[in-house]
Amino acid sequence: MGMYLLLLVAGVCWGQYNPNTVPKRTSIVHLFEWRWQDIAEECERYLAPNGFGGVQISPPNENVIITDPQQPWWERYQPVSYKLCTRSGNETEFRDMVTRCNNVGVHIYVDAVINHMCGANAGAGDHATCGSYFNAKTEDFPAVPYSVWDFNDHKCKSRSGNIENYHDISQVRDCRLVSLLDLALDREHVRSRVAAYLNRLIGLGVAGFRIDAAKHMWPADVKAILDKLEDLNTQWFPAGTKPFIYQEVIDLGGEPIKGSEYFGNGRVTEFKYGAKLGTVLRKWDGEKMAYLKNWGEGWGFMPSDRALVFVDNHDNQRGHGAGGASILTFWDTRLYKMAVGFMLAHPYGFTRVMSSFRWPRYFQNGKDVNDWYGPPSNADGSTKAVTINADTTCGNDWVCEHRWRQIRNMVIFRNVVDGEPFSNWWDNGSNQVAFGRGNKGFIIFNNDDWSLNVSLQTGLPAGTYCDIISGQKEGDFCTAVEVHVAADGMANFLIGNEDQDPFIAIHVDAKL
Ligand code: AAO
Repeated sequence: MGMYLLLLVAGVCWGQYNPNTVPKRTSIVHLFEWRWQDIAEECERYLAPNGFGGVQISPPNENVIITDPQQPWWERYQPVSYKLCTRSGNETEFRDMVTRCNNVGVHIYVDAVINHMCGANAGAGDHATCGSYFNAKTEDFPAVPYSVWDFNDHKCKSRSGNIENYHDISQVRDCRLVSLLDLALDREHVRSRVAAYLNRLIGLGVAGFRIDAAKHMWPADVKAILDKLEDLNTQWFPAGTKPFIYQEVIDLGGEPIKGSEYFGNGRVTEFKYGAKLGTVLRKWDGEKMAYLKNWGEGWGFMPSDRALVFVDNHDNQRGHGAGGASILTFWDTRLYKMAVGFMLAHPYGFTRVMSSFRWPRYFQNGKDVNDWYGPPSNADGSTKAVTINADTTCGNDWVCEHRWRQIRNMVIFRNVVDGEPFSNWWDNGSNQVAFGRGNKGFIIFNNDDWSLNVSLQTGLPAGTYCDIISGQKEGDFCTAVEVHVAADGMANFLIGNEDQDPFIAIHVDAKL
């Protein structure tokens, strides 16, 4: 308590770096485009029992309805107001989701689209998910209200009014991102409208925010808004808890705007993470897993306690945003499980698992022309329910990566080893590597084109462990591979390079 008091007294509002998950829950899952009622059910039936710390939800505020193309997923990144109704549900369903998830210790993190309103070409009318009238041409959003004075047009110096050059810092922050009407976040009226929106969500029980397009806002303007935020709802959080903040800033190097500019506000998305891990696992550019020995800050990433990390996100899994061709997604199933497994085993950063929907990819000249497809939907445009099959996978074209045994079990692995040091690194100089997490867990990969057969120091207590990748511990048995750790901590590992999942992970809660 002393340290906490000290920090409080020092006025160091450190809280916004803390994910606010309940103890020993160390990851969140992005349930992209899920309906609120499905999220509430998933919290109770799956996420809580399997130790997920929270859910990043799609933007819950009213957005424009786009008909060409037919309701793309990205229409939700074009706000019309801060009313809580979207394809995912209405305010009642939103409240129910937050309450039910919080009641089982799974917290809600809102994707906050506060840099802009809808596209300049979105027209005028009430084609919005709450039916609010707006006029993009005259920049009139009476449901907030915003008027022409609340936008940056006069500040932008580019010819088109859009961002034309990412090397011009003022353009990036004061011009329109892909023609999205750019809010003047230096104006008190705009700051107060945004803060009122976020505070309403805090009042309903949310635990934090993903700040969309943070790169396009001046760090001081973001801070001015965050300074207006209330502490979290004491029905579920200790008094004085600050909302968890993670800011979307795409910084792969090469541009003047750096993620570190935003550290004063909260954590920042580390896009180098997924781009590099994909390159290593694909063995491109001469990369190999042996080089992962100094993964994290050693690779030029931001400090671990400022990083929000992920293998892929909703943008770069479909060629939007950044990360390029190296990004691994659910389409690259075998390597994807290895990448997510590595991320969840390694201590670097706060981890977010992606959970996607399937869409009919169709490549023309190397680009997926169907990248705009919205979530699985019914004939009336409503989003389909997430159905659960007998084998616990999802139906209706929901991919549910978070329910894949290998990924779910690694979320649990991360919880079990939380706080334990990175230890006992081994590699074969190529693509066979292993490391432990103190005396709580151990993982080993074979990404070479030949088999692995090696005895290593695991750091674990003696005993028989169930490999939680090929199977898991059920009652007094292992459903698949067993690993025998001797009294001196040594164990032998055998991994064929053709194995369905060429990696093994064990931890003390999977010990017979
Ligand atoms: C849609 C249409 C547009 C239309 C607009 C308005 O696609 O044609 O003009 O509506 O009518 C999403 C979609 C957009 C969509 C938008 C609104 O992705 O296609 O526009 O909703 O409906 C930048 C931002 C970053 C942003 C990313 C997509 O910095 O914040 O673009 N991500 C967030 C959300 C995203 C959403 C928005 C923001 C808007 O996650 O879902 O857009 O709310 C460089 C820059 C990056 C920049 C990228 C892409 O990246 O550095 O900052 O991201 O370009 O423009 C290498 C480099 C890397 C570079 C990358 C790509 O990797 O290292 O720096 O190449 O060039």
